[in-house]
Amino acid sequence: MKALLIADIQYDFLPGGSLEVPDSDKIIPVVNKLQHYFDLVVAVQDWHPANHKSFASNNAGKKPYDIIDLHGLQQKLWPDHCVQGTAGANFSRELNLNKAEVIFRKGTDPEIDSYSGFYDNGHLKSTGLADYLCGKKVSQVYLTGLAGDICVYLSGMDSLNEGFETFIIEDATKPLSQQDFQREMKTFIEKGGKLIRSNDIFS
Ligand code: VGL
Ligand code: ZN
Repeated sequence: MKALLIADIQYDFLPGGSLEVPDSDKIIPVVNKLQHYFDLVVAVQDWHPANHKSFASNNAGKKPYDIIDLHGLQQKLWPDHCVQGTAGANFSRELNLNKAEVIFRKGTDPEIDSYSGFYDNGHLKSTGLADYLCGKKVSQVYLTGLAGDICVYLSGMDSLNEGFETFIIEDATKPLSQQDFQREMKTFIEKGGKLIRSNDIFS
């Protein structure tokens, strides 16, 4: 069984959002088309309480993109984004989610950030995604969405660790930093991950 994961296609990560990923809207038609080729579609949603410690605004004297120590982990600080119940946390209305069976939410604990759809950044708690996929007899995981160098990359690494054959669909993701993404994709491939294009699925 193959699963398509759609990460964080939410207004705050789209053009005009508080943490916009350049050109991120370009992937939406690709992600919509890809879903026809999968039996299982799962969405991931960044879903922070307003007092989340990854927000610069919740750390006195700090600015976005400063690095702090948060309970022993390095934490990059962000502009407020994907706050529970706000418009910026909503999925794009252009994104078709009719096929998504479930939505896994992450980043809900104010004391720890969560980039991967599988675990928080300290690998302390699971979102339940790996168990869910196992229960559905998934053996291959295909990753799409935002941001390519953060959520998609780290979900890919966790997916490999969990033993899934793991694919990142290059033209169905966009990174915040192209440079970071290129370096990370080398690491992902070295670990056994596969970088493909949507045409590999369509053809
Ligand atoms: C993400 C930055 C902040 C992501 C989440 O999921 O890619 N990036 N929060
Ligand atoms: Zn976040």
